[in-house]
Amino acid sequence: MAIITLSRFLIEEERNKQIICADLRFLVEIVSRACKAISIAIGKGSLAGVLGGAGTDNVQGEAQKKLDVISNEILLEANEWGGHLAAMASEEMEDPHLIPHRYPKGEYLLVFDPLDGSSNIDVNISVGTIFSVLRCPEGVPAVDDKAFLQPGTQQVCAGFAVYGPTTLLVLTLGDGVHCFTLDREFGHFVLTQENIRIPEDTKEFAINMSNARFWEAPVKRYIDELLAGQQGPRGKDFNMRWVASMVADVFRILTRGGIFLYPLDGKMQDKGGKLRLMYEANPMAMIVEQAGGVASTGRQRILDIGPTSLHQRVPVILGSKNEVERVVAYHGQ
Ligand code: P6P
Repeated sequence: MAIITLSRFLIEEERNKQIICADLRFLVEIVSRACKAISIAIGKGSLAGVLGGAGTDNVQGEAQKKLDVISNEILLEANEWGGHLAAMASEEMEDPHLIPHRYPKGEYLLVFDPLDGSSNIDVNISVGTIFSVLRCPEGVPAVDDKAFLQPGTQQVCAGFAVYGPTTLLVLTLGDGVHCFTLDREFGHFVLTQENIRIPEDTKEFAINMSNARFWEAPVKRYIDELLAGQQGPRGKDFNMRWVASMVADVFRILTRGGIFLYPLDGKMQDKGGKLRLMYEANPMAMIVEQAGGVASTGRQRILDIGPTSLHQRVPVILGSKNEVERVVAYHGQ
């Protein structure tokens, strides 16, 4: 079978389907190269002294790992000179990173979580990078965070890398979900799964059970029914997985189905949730929907949310269509 590299895939998407233009193709190539560089940095671990804390906190008030900062820098440096972006925003930076005056500006906005699941990095569990691409609104004199505040339906591209036993890049351009595996010998991403579809039913759920006492009633009911297994109202046994790296849990769901829940819980009611809308929930929601799944807060389609702030948090329930729709139905009762 012919080897389809990411570059060839993007060229053919541009040539045959006109769903991307040269600048967006270039943007995806650049981000993929940055993900390769992050994968290499992570792979060195203790040998390069890149594990452990950076001694600083991010805008979320979370202690930053050295690799959070390194990954963020890699993405900024890779993308700022290309002329394809108007600005970038990141979980690790309070305000958007504007393109330096010495470089041309482009029509796209790139927003990312440079190292998702970084609390796992020091214990050698898979982590990843999540990214989302929006168009910069026309006629914006000076790009600020308001330019980013667009609903997830406005995304032109979304993707994530998983730095695990293999390094994977999952990508959607709005025409299906495709997975590329990094060939470390040649240094390029190779198409390994095309048009991924999430099974509509599942027997596997992902949630941090330690928050159970804080959950709202619909989520408590749903999880209790899963735990009741064959003798309960669902009439079948369920399995649980929780990696605490969204990229790993979502890739598993893309591969064999499942439901991922980080619901609103009492201890973070005032924050609106744990996961961030712009660079976790929205890109993952676009990918899940493009693969035939459903992504909701429990009360609203995630992609329809009108953002009010760059680092806004939302509840996230996504994955196999029939399971997510059941949880949404419980919220409506
Ligand atoms: P908890 C990682 O910090 C993250 O943002 C997601 O990748 C992951 O799903 C979640 O938070 C894990 O949260 O509370 O289980 O550590």
